[in-house]
Amino acid sequence: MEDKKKVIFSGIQPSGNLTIGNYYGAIKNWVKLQDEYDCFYCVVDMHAITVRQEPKDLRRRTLEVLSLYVAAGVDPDKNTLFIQSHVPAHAEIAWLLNCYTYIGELSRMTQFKDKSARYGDASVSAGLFDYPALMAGDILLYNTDLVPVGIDQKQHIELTRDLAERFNNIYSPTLTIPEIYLGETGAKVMDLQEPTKKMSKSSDNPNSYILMMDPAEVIRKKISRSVTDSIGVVKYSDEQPGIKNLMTLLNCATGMSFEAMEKKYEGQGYAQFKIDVAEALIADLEPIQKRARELVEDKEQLEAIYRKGADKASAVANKTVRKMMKKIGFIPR
Ligand code: ATP
Ligand code: LTN
Repeated sequence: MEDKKKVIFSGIQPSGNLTIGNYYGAIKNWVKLQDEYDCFYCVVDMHAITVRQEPKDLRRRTLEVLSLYVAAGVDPDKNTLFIQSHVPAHAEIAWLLNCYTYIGELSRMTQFKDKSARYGDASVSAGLFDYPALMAGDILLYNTDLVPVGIDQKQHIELTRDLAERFNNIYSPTLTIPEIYLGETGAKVMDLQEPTKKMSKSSDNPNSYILMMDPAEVIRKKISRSVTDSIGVVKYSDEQPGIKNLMTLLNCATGMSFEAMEKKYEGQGYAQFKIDVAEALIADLEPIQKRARELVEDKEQLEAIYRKGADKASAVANKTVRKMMKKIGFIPR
């Protein structure tokens, strides 16, 4: 029997500097998956332009995100690493899927509701509204089985499944129905200032997030200023969202269990605990930061990585688009 590896697809938007939410919620899990699965990891620049981007920032960030993937341990020889706009099939499938997606479905997406409220109606583009169809296309192009993302993306994955099933029912089985893949911990890293909200790279308050590239001093300061509570006990509980989040971070950085933390910091308040969280994050991030700084300067190596990735990705993606077009009734060229 042929032992075909299952396919994984995921991506991050180059719409800001990556946070430790992106790292622990997404990239760190990708590294664990690369031996067992056939993985496609994309820098989704076409998603980023759903809100206005400064061209030179978009260019810089796209290469930074790719560098961080590699620096964090996502091996370009084992995985297909590429930039979304280099594979035109993404735009093609997005149009096709558009025509099978209902306005009612898109209107129910909580990410759209949140973002459109934030940007105000006048600057809400059709692209922002339609973004889930593009995301569904990203996933469906590669016959993806599993999509490792943070829990905030669950609704988009469900829509992807609905669209794939709809297409298959109208025509005949064509698209693979994907499933969400959630890592054990770190599925959701919370905002350091408002720990009931998800940490986000597009937040206006820099104290609310830690960037993957933040220097040690900045990490220490942000953790020491993070919002906790007046209970004074290190305990993993929904009543203490700030402490719960810091415990999650310590667990992500060191693997230490919540039970062990509760024991270790018993009767000590929060000061030492916060110091330890900051130092653990620094130790986890420093080697990645060093490699990322080197790689982002090495334009040739980066170019070799994203070109090879785009070639590999296009071969698979074009096949899916052709298959869909044929079933829809387009004349093959
Ligand atoms: P934005 O705030 O600009 O909407 P984002 O920080 O949510 O962006 P995305 O590019 O939308 O980042 O997400 C990339 C990946 O990182 C997704 O898999 C998402 O689930 C994950 N992710 C983002 N923020 C967090 C977080 N706070 N905790 C866990 N995972 C996260
Ligand atoms: N919408 C995603 C980014 C993204 C994505 C994807 C993730 C775009 N296309 C395909 C997984 C698979 C987000 O995290 N905001």
